[in-house]
Amino acid sequence: MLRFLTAGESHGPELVAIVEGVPAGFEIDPGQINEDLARRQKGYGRGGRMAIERDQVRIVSGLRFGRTLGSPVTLIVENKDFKSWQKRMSIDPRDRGEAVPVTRPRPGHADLAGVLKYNLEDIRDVLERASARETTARVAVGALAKQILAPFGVEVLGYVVSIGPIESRTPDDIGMAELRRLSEQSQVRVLDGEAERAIIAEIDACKKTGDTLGGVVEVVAHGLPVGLGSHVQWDRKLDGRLAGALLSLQAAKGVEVGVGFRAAALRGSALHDEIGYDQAARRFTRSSNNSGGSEGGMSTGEPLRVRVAFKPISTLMRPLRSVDIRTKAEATGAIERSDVCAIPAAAVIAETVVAFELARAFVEKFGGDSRSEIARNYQGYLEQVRNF
Ligand code: EPS
Repeated sequence: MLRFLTAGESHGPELVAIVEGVPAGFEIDPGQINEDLARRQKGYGRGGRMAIERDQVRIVSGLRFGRTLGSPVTLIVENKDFKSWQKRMSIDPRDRGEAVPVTRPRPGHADLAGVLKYNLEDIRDVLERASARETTARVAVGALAKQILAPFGVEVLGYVVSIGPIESRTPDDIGMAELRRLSEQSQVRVLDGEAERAIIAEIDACKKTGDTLGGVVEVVAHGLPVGLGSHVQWDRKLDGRLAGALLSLQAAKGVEVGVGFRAAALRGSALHDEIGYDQAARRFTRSSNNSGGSEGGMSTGEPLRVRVAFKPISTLMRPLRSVDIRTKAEATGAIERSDVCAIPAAAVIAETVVAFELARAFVEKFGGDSRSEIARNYQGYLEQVRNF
């Protein structure tokens, strides 16, 4: 089974991920992981930290001569900013006096629930790990997962559909290459230039007033076979697993699959994707893809389409009312260096999180210890479906 854990604090020395269950024989290019790490760092509205970091992966296990061995793959990304935090983030008890404790929890952040739950006196002990800096490790893992999916023709891409109140138009019939081209050239990862200009103005306005912005991102995956995930058990359903993984992202508040919440208002006759059969191609077809490529907890073979809504970042430069956890006196939330808007980065993060869940379902379905074994199982299955 493909699984991973991450470790590391936002201003600690490194972020680490251990990925277990990667079959042997996959060619892994660290350059492609670095590309996704760089994509995560971009986007109009990021704060000062991104000028300091230059996220690069160091792979210290599981790979030999460019290929996976079947053993755990360890991915490490250095926090360059640690240089300025060595004393304040030290593991040595003698350095305790070097740090001024953070005592004013930010509404919306993990700060208050975290100190109460873990019985901590310094909010930094919570915020360091709650920080979305952790997604650096998840992007590295997902970028590795993309290299497990790519040989089987599966492509995954995330882009932004709205930031704050501004919605960007997403053309219906747009291929993967064009989606990629348009979103990559946009400073906020949208497909529509007019919306981009309005979003940039909105980010500038929020920066001026010390405010922050959320948004919605969409992830599409092309090239999936029918039947990833399963209807037979709750924790094997692909849509449930995708939703769980996406909601585990910092600031994520909602997930939609396909038409999503809008489906609730439609009649069944208007929503469901009618079935046809293409004799020449020997495959079942659909008149539409409102399901978002997922029925009964399984992939349908149509493009997968999921959306995630993120709330605005909870660190406000013009902070909200709060209470000092030491004195219980009225206060305002602490100010930490942060971003005005991280939604363009969230699109890359959601993309890589989806890629991991798909790779997990793929390895589960076509299971094997090596790439060649998976390829045999995969080809055999495609033939079974074609001859059905
Ligand atoms: C970061 C994400 C955000 C940034 C962080 C780097 O983290 P958080 O969820 O804590 O707001 O603000 O930068 C800093 C913590 C900093 O000191 O500038 C990321 O994605 O790398």
